[in-house]
Amino acid sequence: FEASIPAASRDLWQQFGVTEFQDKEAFQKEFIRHVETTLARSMYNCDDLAAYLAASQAIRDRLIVAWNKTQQKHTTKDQKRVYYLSLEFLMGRAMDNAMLNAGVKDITKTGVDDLGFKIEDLLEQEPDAALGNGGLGRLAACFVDSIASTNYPGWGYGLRYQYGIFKQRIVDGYQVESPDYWLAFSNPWEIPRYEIAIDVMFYGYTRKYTNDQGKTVSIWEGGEQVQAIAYDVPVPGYDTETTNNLRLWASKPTREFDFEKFNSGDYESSVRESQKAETISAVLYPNDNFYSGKELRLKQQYFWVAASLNDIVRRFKKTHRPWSDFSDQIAIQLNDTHPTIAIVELQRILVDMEGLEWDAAWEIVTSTFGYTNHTVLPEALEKWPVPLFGNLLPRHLEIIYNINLFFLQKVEKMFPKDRDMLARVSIIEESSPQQVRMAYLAIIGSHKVNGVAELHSDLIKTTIFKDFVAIYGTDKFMNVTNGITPRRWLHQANPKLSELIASKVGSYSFLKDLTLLKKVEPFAKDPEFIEKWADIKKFNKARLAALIKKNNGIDVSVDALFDVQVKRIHEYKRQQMNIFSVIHRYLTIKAMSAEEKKDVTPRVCIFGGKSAPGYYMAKTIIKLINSVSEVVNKDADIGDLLKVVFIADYNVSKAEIICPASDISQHISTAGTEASGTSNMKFVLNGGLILGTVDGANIEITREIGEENIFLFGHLAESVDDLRHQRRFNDVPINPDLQKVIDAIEGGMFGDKDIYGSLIYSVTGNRDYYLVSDDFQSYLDAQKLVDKDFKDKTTWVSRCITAVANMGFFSSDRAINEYAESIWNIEPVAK
Ligand code: TH1
Repeated sequence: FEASIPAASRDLWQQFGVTEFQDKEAFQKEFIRHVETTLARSMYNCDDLAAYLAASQAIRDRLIVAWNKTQQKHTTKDQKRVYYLSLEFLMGRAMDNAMLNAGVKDITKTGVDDLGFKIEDLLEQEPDAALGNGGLGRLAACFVDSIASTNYPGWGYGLRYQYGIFKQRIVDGYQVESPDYWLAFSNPWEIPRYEIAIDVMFYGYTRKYTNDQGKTVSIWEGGEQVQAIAYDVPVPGYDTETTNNLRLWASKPTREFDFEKFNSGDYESSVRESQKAETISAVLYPNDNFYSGKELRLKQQYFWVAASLNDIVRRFKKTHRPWSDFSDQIAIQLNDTHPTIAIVELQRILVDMEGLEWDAAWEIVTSTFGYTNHTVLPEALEKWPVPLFGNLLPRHLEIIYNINLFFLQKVEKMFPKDRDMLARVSIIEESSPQQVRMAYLAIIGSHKVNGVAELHSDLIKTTIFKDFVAIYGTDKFMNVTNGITPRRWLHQANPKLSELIASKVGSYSFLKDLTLLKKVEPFAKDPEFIEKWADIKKFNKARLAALIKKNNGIDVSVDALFDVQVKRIHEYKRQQMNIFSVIHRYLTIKAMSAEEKKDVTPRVCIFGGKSAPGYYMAKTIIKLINSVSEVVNKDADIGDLLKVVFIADYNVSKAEIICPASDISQHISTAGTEASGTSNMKFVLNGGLILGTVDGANIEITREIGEENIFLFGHLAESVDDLRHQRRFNDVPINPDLQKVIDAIEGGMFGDKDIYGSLIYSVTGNRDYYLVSDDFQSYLDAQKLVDKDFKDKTTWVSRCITAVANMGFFSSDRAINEYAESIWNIEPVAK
């Protein structure tokens, strides 16, 4: 290896090699060194921000040492690796997690304490790395944590957006977005690798020519070029040496600017090209579960995929193995269809650049990729218009046509009598303009396709991908139920509960093997344990109450039932149904006598979540929640019996405070629409119960924790089509309780009724696509049961304990082991 140090000098290197700090004093020395040199400050001008930066530099150095060791080991062991391609990594803050996973939490805490700082204040300084929209991005973050913690050799590949998901403020009840410039104070958790710069091409044309072997081949020429620069984020595993890599790409211009124009004095247009290049990785698209066919989005996808594959192939070529070994060494997982173009790019590299035969290349491609589907919502399925696609990626379009041709030939042989089959399964949809169906391409180019919870995995086989099951058989389609990392979502978010559990398990081993939670089950009937558990819940509720006081200026009582729905705002997630039921509760309490009010279970209804900036209906729902909050919270007839709170700018850091503080959390999507959901797991793991529909992972949670410990309601997925049809074509009356709510809104109780016209229309007038009216009665009934059950505090807590004890299955470590065994075929790296 050319850049290696000659043998004679290596002793010296080893003698002076950097070692990790092992005790408080060593940490403090590093901390002060970073304050005084890295930051050029002193004890006379070191504020919390500087102290956070210095502490994180010290911890980062430690991670880099571990990172180096791990990468060296993985290179020498030369085992098969997995690459997780995701356009979103919703990491949140890094510092607390880095301290925990590296096992230096205590020494850094006491270390900064001696030096005049509080660790909690320093942690607060870190901006969230919010490079994702919601569940899909957070899943990717949990997965890289688990891949490292279970010692698998695996990297994440993503985009280094300069702007993460927008920040949300509420002004006059409306969502207002502002940019999230999270890199403003530099990012200590990334290592820029300016030497890893990969050229990526767009546009241009293809040209056919005859090569040396007399074969006619097509190559891609011309067009625009930009450079991808690697930024590495170390991902430390918990209680292990393994520190994996998350490589994020940033776009840079290939040339600084056009010298000709510069010399002729046209300065402005000389830098224009460079600015254009930088926009590729500038901003995260803020749509969750929604596809909008913007050219820049396709550019982002190809830019990231091309850079990642170039990197992967370059690393493989260094081993000098034959191409036929490729998929024995490399597994690539596609997080939804966003990276699907990777299938085509690898085929292009193998055929056009490396000269492999089509069939041999295709065999390598299909045995390398796995595709995870995360949604069945039609508006989320990616379909690129052929003209746009062919203009940006002309050679890729040709390859897609070839893939499609060979695929359709095979299908035609299998189903010679089914005339519609070919049109149904073709990668190209014959609409005008034609569209490239990315999900179909992903299925055809992968050896395994999985859904993210049992119901969802069954649904994709019987609905959107039905024909492909007929073609490939059922073995290609499987389920891997999502999971969450217990390090962040139990231990970091809820240290007191983690400690209480550890006192019964005997150690913190459950953070590595979550099934050990089962050991607390016997204590569900232990009065002393129940009391401690209840105290911790109260403490966590007080923490959330303080956040609400600070952000909203609203006083809430910790004795009230905390009812939480925090997630992206979407009609299918039915926040509208929740706020309608809050209005119903308000009307009901208002009509009560003083005597009747004594029976009411006081409730705090807490909402949070962002709407996509262009999603009018979701924005209207936010406005309604805030308007109801205004009216209810200041109504003297109501007092503490009902409070309504909208927490602005819901993000990972806020989730860490909110999840441990719920008594009830709501996961109430129309059956069959939420593929899995993962916050449902977070809330139960933190000792809250669920009010939910028979949808996504709620079903498996019920199976694990027992149906007596969850409040389920609503129609089942199998009835949804029929109910929609009934509403559409027959006169189905609207639920009378819902009608009362609508009357109140239309009577102006929550301000200008005109604001809510389209929202009301969406649940009435022969529409109600998400079955709000159909589910409303059973929803109210379930709410009633919650009110009643919450009065018996001991039984309630006992149910929470039993639920937590049975949540072991929902660790993302389990999910990763399933991927590793049944899709990636990779092994953990031994010590
Ligand atoms: C979410 C699903 O809605 C959710 O049910 C699931 O738990 C989560 O993925 C993780 O599997 C999705 N997020 C997105 C985001 C985009 C496109 C599709 C989906 S599905 C941009």
